Order: sequence, then C-alpha cells, then structure tokens
Amino acid sequence: MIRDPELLQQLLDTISRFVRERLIPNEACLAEEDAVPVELLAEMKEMGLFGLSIPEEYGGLGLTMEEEALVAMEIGKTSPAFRSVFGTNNGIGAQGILIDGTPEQKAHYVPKLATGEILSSFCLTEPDVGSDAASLRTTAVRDGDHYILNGTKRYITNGPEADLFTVMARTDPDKKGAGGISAFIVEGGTPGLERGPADSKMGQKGAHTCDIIFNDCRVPAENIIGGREGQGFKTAMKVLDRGRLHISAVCVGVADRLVEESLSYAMERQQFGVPLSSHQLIQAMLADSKTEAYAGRTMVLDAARRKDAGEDVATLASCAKLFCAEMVGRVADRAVQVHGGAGYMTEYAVERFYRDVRLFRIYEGTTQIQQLVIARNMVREAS
Ligand code: COS
Repeated sequence: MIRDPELLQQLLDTISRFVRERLIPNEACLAEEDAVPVELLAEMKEMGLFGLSIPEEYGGLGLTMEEEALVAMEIGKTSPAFRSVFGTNNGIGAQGILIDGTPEQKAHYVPKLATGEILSSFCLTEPDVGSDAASLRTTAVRDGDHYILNGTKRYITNGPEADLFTVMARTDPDKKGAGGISAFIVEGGTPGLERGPADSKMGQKGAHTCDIIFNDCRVPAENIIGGREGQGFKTAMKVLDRGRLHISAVCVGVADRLVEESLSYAMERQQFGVPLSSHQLIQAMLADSKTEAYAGRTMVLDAARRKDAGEDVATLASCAKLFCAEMVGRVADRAVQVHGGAGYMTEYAVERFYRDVRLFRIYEGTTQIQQLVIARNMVREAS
C-alpha cells in the first residue's frame, strides 16, 4: 500500500541520489577497508534510514511493506553491506520487539533503534543449529527476577557492533521443539555477553558477523519479549516473514544494478568490429536478466501489497525469497559472463557483486528452507 505517492517519490528520489552520489563511489573503499566510512554512517542516520519501517509513533517513517520494498529496491543498487548496517534496525533487529513486544519494551528500545543511536542484531543461528531453528540449545533459566543465559550464537550480523540483541533461547528444557523457546532483549553491555572475533567472509565486506557467546549472562525477566515464555520461535518466524520480503526486494535492486552494468559494458566494448550488445548471444543474456529482474519485482510488490492488506503471506514471502535470491545469482553470473575476462577482475563491480549475492541464497532461510515452507503450506492448505 502506498499512502502518499508524491511523498514516497520524494523519498525514493532522495535515496536514489544518495546511492548514486555517495554510496556507489564508496563501494571499492567499503570492500577494501571492510568498514562503512563513518561520515556515510552519519548521513544514513540523518536521512532516517535506520527507522524506515519503524512506526512514526516511535520516531520512524512507518513505511508500509510495499513502500519498504520499493525503498529496498533502490538501496539494492549498491553494495549490500551498506544496507546491512541500517537494514537490521528496520528488520530482524527491531521487528521482534515491534511485532510481539510489550508497550514498555517498544517505548524503551524502539525510538533509539529508529534514530540509529543504537544498533541491533538477531540471534537465532547456533554452531549446531541453522535451518532446524526449533532445536536450538542456548538456555535461559529463571533465577528470581532474572534469566541466566548460556550458549553460543553464530554468524550474527552486526554482532561486533550491536548494542541490542534479540536472542532466542530455550526456557523449557522439557519441550524439545519450538514450544520451549522464548525471545529475549539483551543489551550489548550485559556482563556475560561476549563477542567472538569477526568472521572472515567470501563477500559483503563491510558487513560484519561474529559469534555471540552467553556465559551466565543475567538478563532481567522483564526483557522476555511479550512478557510470556514459549512464544520466541513464533516471534522469530514472524520476523523472518517480513525479513524475507525485504531481502527479496534487495535482490531485485541488485539485479537491476547488474543489468545496468552489463548493458553499459556491452554497449561500450567492441568485439568482431561491433559493440558486444550487437551480438545475439550477448543480447540473449541481457534479455534473460532483464526479464528475471522484472519477474522478481512484480512478485515482491504483489506479496508486499497483500501483506499490507492483512493477508498471511508466509508462503508468498518464501516464494519471493526463493525466486529472487536464485534469480540474482543467475543475473550476477551472466553479468560476469557479459564482461568476459574483465568480469573476473576486481576492478569491475560485477566481480564483487558475484561474491556478494551468494549470501542471499543462504541467510534468512536457505533456498531449501523456502522450498520446504512453501510445499508444507501447500499441503496444509490442501488438506
Ligand atoms: N508465523 C507464525 N508462526 C509460525 C510461522 C510463521 N511464519 N511458522 C511457523 N510458525 C509456528 C507454527 O504454527 C508452530 O506453532 P504451533 O506449535 O502452535 O502449531 C510453530 O511455529 C512451530 O512451527 P513448525 O512446526 O513449522 O516448526 P519446524 O521446526 O517444523 O520448522 C522451519 C520450521 C524449518 C520452517 C523453521 O525452522 C525455519 O524457518 N528455519 C530456517 C531458519 C532461518 O531462516 N534461519 C536463518 C537465520 S536467521 S537470519
């Protein structure tokens, strides 16, 4: 749902200019330094990027899902690591509190997330628990008016920097599956919360992940999200439903950028006496990528509109994540192919994007988990 088309267009134009003039010129520096330049971070805060999807009553812009998708498509046109810095505050780092938190939890934490005053993170994955999230082993044992957390969370985006964590932990050891899990808000400075060294990754340099280790970490009982035990797995799944649509939109943005890069290179580079773009086999690759990016865009916007209309979009969010993450992988592969030898060289953006996009098929639910969710829901609905 688009509330005010004119206002939204202004926002999209502003973001598009920021991406073109400030972020794209700094992509190589981001990758080399493995860090977002501090002045860009300040500009992102100033523009309100940390609070795009946070309701206005907490200081955000309160974008609807359709509006957020359009914004994510613009931001997708630059290195995904830029988005990671503020995307987590809008998405998996804040949504648990927003969707299921108590009014007090929302009032206390969300305004600081909206301004970027604090950075947030989402802790579900563990060393032995990835796709099978319901079997997580981190424990939270009640002790008076606190819970004591023990366990390790792995590959936690923003882990090295985050001030606030949404942590899924098992409060009922007798319930092995989803029912025994609760979600906690844990502040970064809590004694017993330790951070492992930053992971060394294939791509998305500038977005940092690490282990978060809980060692007898005492968390106030009032920090259990929603004030009730046993709801944490459902909270995590609801957060991921929204997150998957957002990531799908980012994939569409990246695909658009790669189509642009491929087209401009193909029109400039000459082979056999004519531009590459005159060769039909190159044209086929350009056309396939354009078509697939358009299909992704249409799919994401349809699912987003349905979510705004109040439909349960768990299946469609997985359909979009499945298609868009795989699609952008194919588009990146063709972009390298269109560039030929140049596409293998680090001075060309497509080489970096080729590595960056590989993560989309893995995080916020692998392609195989999306297939499982879609098929299971199909069978459930049919019976
Ligand atoms: N919204 C709300 N509730 C949901 C839900 C959703 N999207 N999906 C599941 N639930 C609920 C179910 O309704 C069920 O509730 P009841 O016990 O009351 O019936 C409960 O959660 C357990 O669901 P389910 O039985 O489907 O859990 P499973 O363990 O069988 O499988 C999958 C769930 C595999 C889909 C889940 O573990 C998953 O998404 N894994 C991937 C995790 C992931 O994306 N990790 C990425 C890292 S985080 S960036």
